[in-house]
Amino acid sequence: MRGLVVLAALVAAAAGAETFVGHQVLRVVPGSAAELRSLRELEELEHLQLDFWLPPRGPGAPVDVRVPFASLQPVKAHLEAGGVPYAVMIEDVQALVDGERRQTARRRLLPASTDAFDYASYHSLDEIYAFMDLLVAENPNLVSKLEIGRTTENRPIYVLKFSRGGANRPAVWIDTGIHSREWVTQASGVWFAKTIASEHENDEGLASVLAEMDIFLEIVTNPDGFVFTHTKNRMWRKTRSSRSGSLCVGVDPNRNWDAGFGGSGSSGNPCSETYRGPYAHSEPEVKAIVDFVKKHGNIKAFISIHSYSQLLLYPYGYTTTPVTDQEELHQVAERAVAALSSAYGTKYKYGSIITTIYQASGGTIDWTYNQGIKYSFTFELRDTGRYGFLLPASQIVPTAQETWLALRVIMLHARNHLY
Ligand code: 0X9
Ligand code: ZN
Repeated sequence: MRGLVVLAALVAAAAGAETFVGHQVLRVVPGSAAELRSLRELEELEHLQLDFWLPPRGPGAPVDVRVPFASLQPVKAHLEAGGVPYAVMIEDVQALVDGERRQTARRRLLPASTDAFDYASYHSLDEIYAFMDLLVAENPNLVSKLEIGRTTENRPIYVLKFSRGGANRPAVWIDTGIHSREWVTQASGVWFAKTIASEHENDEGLASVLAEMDIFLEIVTNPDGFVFTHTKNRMWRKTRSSRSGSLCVGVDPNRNWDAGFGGSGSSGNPCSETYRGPYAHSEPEVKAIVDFVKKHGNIKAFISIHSYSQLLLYPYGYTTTPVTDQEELHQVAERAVAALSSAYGTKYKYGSIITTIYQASGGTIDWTYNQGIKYSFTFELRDTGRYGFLLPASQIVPTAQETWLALRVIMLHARNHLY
């Protein structure tokens, strides 16, 4: 076993992929303003190469941070000196990455039908794109595929359209994977697509949605980043654009939207994981959605899916000013979360972005809400930190199933409030 793990790490390294041997994910819960300051000091020390999976927010809120092997000793010493307690959530990040890779990289034959697709595994971009083509071929009267743009590295950006006909019907938008390392989201997107195609006649609620609305589903919203997570760095979050004057690559596509763009809760430093980019909608992956939404003009619900933390959120993230529809959105969220929990008892918190997690400016759903899309929501799927972005593949299907129940509530509510 140990030999296998070492071998897998060697194979990955030989292929030029970043390894995480000996990296740990620590959970730190600052108990006071002083402890919080001590953590924020760590955030400033770039040479430690810390990767904050959950950044510092306030006293009492957990912080999850991936610490490279070489930084473990100084980080732990810093925390101990400041009297800040911590726990090791993940002992060895590479061990989890290796386990996942053994599963993902198993050479699969291209399934002959979407019934034979392995929904309980993680898949590459090519496999997901092949899945989309199969689904379209099997359901020509319901599903079509649109190319809404090209990425920085010139990959096509696809959206699946589910429609029973009609011209420019009111629509629901769902996107997964805008942050590439949040693998359970793209995997859930695949499962949603299959479920819409196979249940659209059996499920009365879904049928009533599709009787009046179209559904657009973008499964791989950051294709360049997604490929990078498979080939070079499993922990890649951003896009893959570059700029002159910096060696650092990528923009945070959830800070790049024209809603409070440039405000607090985003960074002007190209090396930051929350780098907002040189200007709003600089990223082709973001611009493609902006153009699509504007051109369509009749999108009623917009749901952007991330992981992790188990949250269902509505705008705003850039300002504490509550949205006009706060009361209604809060009630919808409450019902959606109740439906979600009914499957496996998974507990979700809900509220506005800024009051529930942290200030984040330039985020997707703040822009869509300001465009007049009232039912703008964003999810943070499983888990609450045991595995974080490295959620075992065995949890894909249950995660997708429970999330689907919440999506149904939101879609049905939008369908019942069209006019
Ligand atoms: O920081 C973010 O962009 C989101 N968290 S994540 O770990 N997925 O990166 C939170 C910001 C607002 N929330 C969502 N849009 N989900
Ligand atoms: Zn995210």
